[in-house]
Amino acid sequence: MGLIVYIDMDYFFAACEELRHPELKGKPLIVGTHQAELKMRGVVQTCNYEARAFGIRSAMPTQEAFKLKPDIAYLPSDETYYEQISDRVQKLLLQYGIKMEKISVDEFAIDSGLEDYGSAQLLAEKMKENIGKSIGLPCTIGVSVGKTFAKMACDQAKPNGLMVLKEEELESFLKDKEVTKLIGIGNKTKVRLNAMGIKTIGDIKKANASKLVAEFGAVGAYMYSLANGRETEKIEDPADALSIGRERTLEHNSEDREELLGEIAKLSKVVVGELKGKGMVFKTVSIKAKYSDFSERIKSKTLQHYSDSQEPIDISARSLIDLLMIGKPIRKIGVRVSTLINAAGQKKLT
Ligand code: TTP
Ligand code: MG
Repeated sequence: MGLIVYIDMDYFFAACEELRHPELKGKPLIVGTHQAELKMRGVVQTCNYEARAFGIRSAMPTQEAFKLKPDIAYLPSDETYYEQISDRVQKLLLQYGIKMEKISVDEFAIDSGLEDYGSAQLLAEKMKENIGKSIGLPCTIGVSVGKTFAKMACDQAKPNGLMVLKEEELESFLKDKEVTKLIGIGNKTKVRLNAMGIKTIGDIKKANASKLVAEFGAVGAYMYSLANGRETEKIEDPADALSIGRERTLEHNSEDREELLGEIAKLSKVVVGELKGKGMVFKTVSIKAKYSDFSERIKSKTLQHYSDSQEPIDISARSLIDLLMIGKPIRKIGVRVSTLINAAGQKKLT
C-alpha cells in the first residue's frame, strides 16, 4: 500500500446547488431535508461556509438556522442530482491511483501507490485542480500513511485545503488533539475515556494497552494503535470484487430492525440506480453490519434469477438482517450486489 489520498468535497450538497444556481454563490445557503413549504419541520443537511459563519451546522433544526440568519437562502435536498455529481467526481478520480474506495457520497480514499510525499502531494494537487476545473467544485485533500490519518489531515485542512501529514509528524499532530478527533471515537467513549483521566490522543498513547482493551474491547485496541501512529485499515476497491455497494454510518447506533431495514432500503435504491446506469444485473445480495465494537459481519444471499430491481434486495435484507442482529448495536450498515453481468446477459464484467 502506498500513501493514501483522501478527498472530501467541501459543503457538498450546498456546493452542488451553487453550481446550478450561480446567483446564490457567496450568500449564506442551507440545503434542508424538507420541501420549502415545510422547511421549518426539517433539519439542515449542510450549508455553505458563509452560513457556517453564523453558527449554522449540519443536523441543526432548520428553524434554529432561520433564527440565526432570518433571510438565509433555502433549498430542499435533491440527492439524485448530488449522486450524479458524485459519480462524475468518482469517474474523474478513477484515472489516478491504483485502488479507490468510495467512502460516502462526497468522500473518496485512494491508494496512490506512491511512497514519497513529494509525488503524492503533486498528485493531490492535480486532482484538486482537476475537480475544480472540470466539475467546478471545491474539495479538501489529506495525504498520509493510512486512511484514518489521511482523513484526519483532510478534516484539519478544511475548507479548500490540502495537507500532507508525514509519518514522522504524526506524533505531534495527534498529541494534543481531543480524543473525539480520532475517527470512530464518539461522545460516549469520550466520557468513559475522560473518566479514566484520558483527554487527548497523546493520553491514549501513554495509556496501558491492556487496560484499554479490558475497558473497550476491540475499540480499545483500535484506538491504541492509531494513537501510536499505526494504521491497518485497507482501501477496499469494489472493482476488485465486481460489485456495486453503498454504506452509511448511522446517526445513532441501532438495534431496531425496522429502522435498519429503512436504512437498507435507502441504500439499495442508490445501488439499483448505479446498477441500472451501468446496464448491469445482479444475482447476489450482501448486507454488511459494522458494530459498535468495530467488528464486522457480512451475510449474503444468491437469488434464483438475475435482477436489476430494488425489491429482491429489500426482501433478501429481511432475512439477512436477522443473522446480523446479534445483540450488539450496529453503527454502520452496507448493501452490496455482486455476481454482475451486463443486462444483455452475455459478457461478464472484467
Ligand atoms: P460532509 O462531508 O460531512 O459535509 P459537507 O461536505 O457538507 O461539508 P464539509 O465536508 O466541507 O465539512 O457531508 C457530505 C454531505 O452529506 C453533505 O453535503 C450533506 C450530507 N449530510 C447530511 O445529509 N446530514 C448530515 O448530518 C451530514 C453531516 C451530512
Ligand atoms: Mg464534505
